[in-house]
Amino acid sequence: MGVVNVTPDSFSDGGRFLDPDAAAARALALVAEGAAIVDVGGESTRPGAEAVSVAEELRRVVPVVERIAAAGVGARISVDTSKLEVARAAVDAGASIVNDVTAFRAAPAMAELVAERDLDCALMHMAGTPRTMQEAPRYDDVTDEVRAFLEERLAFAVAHGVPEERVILDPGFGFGKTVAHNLELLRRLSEIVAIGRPVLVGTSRKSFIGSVTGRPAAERVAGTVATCVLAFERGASIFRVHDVAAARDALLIAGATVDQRWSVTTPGASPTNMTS
Ligand code: HH2
Repeated sequence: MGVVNVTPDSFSDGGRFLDPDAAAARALALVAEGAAIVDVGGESTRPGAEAVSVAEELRRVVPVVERIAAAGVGARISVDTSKLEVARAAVDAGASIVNDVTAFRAAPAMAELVAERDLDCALMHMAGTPRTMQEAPRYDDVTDEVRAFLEERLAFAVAHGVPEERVILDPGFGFGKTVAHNLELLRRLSEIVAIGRPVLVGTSRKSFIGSVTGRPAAERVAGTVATCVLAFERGASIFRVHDVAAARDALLIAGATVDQRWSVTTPGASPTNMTS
């Protein structure tokens, strides 16, 4: 899953893709690098970020989704939003996955939208809100608490008509977690995978990687790739990254060690020859 941030203030690439044509071009470049999904977001969720109005988020997101859909590249379009109106408009424009970092808590009716329109959804754990989440994150056992939260959110979605097969779960790296919490969650990720739904991880360029490597956001590609491979090993199946080409190669190698049938999924690329 490649990240397309149509925002002035995202933590690692804010302001680079505010123009709809630039954002759509970015999305298509990520697909060419190997993304099977592009995740379009119009509101930064970085720690301390200010909320964006519905009108502004619609203005940022919808033209980009329209342009990607019109390009017909075959990748799925995900909309990274917690707002019902934005999700609905993005779906009308061609998105088929709703990525909600509040896991339907900001807009519970999002569950009905996902059910009625036969969408997939990603439900993420976050302690607090982006404005407050990093103030003093505290857990008795972070993995147990994240797992219980995700089980409850999965049950909520199913109770509101979303088929279980449509739900992806995400422990929410960096959302109300200290460096130690993030590392612990990565170490014990198989306990989240054990819930039984596909697990998405969004570690890309996040500050816990910088805390370990001592590098700024733009120089966290290798650290990000390491987290993706470790998460893959523990059973994750969707990797939300800014640097698709690097993650793709690493995950193809990781995948090839467990299943010889793994092959290149990039549209237009020739299949991998697993015998050479
Ligand atoms: N992380 C970010 C945004 N959306 N969605 C899911 N499911 N999981 C994540 O970990 C996740 C997410 C934050 O990263 P980014 O989009 O790069 O930055 P910003 O929120 O500042 O736009």
